[in-house]
Amino acid sequence: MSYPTSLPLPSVKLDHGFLAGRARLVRDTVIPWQWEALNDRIAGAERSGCVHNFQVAAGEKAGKFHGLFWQDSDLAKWIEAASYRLATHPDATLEAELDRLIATIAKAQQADGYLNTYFQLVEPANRWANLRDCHELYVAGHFIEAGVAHFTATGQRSLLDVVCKLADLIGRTFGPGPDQVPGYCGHEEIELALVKLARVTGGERYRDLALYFIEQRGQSPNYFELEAKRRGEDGKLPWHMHHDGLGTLQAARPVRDLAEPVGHAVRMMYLLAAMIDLAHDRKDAALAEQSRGLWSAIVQQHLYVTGGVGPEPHGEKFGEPFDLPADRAYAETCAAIGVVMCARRLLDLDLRGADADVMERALYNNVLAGLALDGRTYFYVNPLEVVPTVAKRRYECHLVKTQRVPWFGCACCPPNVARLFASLGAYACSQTPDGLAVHLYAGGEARFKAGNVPVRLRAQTEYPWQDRVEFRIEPAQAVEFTLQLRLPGWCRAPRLTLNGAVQEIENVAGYARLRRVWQPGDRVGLEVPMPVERVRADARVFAAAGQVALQRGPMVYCLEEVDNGPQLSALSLPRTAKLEARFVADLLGGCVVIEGTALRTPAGEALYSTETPTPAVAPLRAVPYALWANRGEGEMRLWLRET
Ligand code: FUB
Ligand code: ZN
Repeated sequence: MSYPTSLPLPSVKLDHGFLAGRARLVRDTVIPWQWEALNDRIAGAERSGCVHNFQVAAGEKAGKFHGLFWQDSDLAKWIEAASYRLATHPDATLEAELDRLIATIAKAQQADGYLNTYFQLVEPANRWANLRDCHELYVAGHFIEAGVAHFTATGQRSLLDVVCKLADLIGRTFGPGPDQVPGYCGHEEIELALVKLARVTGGERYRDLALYFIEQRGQSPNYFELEAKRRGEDGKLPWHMHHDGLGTLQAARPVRDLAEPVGHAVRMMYLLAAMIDLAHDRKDAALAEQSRGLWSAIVQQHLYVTGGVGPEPHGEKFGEPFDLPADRAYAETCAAIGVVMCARRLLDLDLRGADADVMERALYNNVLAGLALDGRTYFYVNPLEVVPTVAKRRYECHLVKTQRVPWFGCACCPPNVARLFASLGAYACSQTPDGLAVHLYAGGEARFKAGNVPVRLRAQTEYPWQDRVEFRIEPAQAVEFTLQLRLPGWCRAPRLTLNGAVQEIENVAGYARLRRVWQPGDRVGLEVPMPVERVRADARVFAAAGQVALQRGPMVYCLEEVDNGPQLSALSLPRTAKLEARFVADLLGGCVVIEGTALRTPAGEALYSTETPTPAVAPLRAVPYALWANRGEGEMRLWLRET
């Protein structure tokens, strides 16, 4: 059996419309802006120290390490993003900048391959001594991903050689051998990175090591307990591990026994991504089935309507099933990126439109909310309801913000958004054994091969504001292949045309299948009508009881104070209220808003009263959740009471 795969990045060009606009923003603004942040050149922003740390470790300047154990990973993610940018849009200046940076990194690397500026500069004697907390393998994983991306984009081995040396050191250090450490990282990431490294180098040992880390995780005796004893700890776990214990790190039991998501959300999603990768590459049916089971549990019981996961601020964790609070939602941007990563990987395991629906939901809502319209500020935490004065007082967590900020002390999310949007083409479609499958609708083109025949597929669309996508198929010569177009689960009545003639849709697992001998100039039209929908949560989601979310196409909507006045909780939506969608060109970069008539309950004189209030009619305007907080600080609310 051969599986579908992503097309190489240069083969997918996004050139117009909404997603292309976001990819351009990341290319032209976000990546250069984040480079400034990593170099500590943004006045008033939290200091990164990333480039500085490497310069110090390389002996290029004097100074002290700045930041967290895993500070290096911010830089690695940025290198990955910048490399994707080079792959799609070659740029000699950026390439030279990367070359200089990689030379510094190579200089900082120790002779045996070790690379981690925190341990090199602060605790050189404690290498690999606290895998539970210190993220050494997590940081290594991000460097490996960066090295693979840089090599794939440029053909240069400069960073790839550095990370192979690092991975080989890790391979010598960890494993079941008598002189090896039977450990694994407290924060998963190295596993999926090693699979990438194996794919690009053909080094099977890297994939074996990824499998070892996964199979060893949570085995008895528990490595983290042994390690803690060795450090002389009294068995007390750090604060963020209270309640779930080692489950916080998905290490309370062997991974093969995991049936429910547990613990820190980003770690859980990165672990699942690696499990899917290994199931894919090793054709491991049992691992594939387990991964699907975990994914189903996440999607059916733990997913926000915005596609986010991990509601718990305490430890950034998954909560109980159906516990999806709105105002206290943590829903870290990185965790939603993890959802996108897992969904995309599942599509290459077996093609199911429902997984692409989840990918789209997370991408268009939670992930995009992480990025300001101007590309220069970011959200880490993504609640579904905000009253700024309350949020500021209630949360002690410094990562909860009511406005996006230019950088964070823990800046995992901003470069994660950058690397995702810089590689969006890889998420848009798959080369399948018999043709092409399109998962995301965006204006642009994909080049692929059907047999030996090169084919260009052009997509013209203003999705998600408009519901039509026009494809033009340009094979170098007539050729037979299957084109599969995702039929979004939110669309009740899709319509398909071939060269202008309406087609009966062959819906296979959520994709419209068109198999034929394609001629140059063939046209396919897909229409996915997007009426305004009221979405209700399962009755077990107590935080959304009696409320509706507004959705149109893939976008989930919210109310903002700037449009609707303060006290958004006083607004309710009559079940019969008519809601209309309208494109407003000069709002939030051009977007579709939803308008209608709501009811506003007046504030009473008493805190509690037996009087029935008389609500007044009030206009309502909802904007896409992804675009909230781009017009100053104010209240925001996604779930609306329905009356
Ligand atoms: O710990 C490394 C990263 O920082 C995690 O993935 C995020 O949740 C944040 O804690
Ligand atoms: Zn993050």
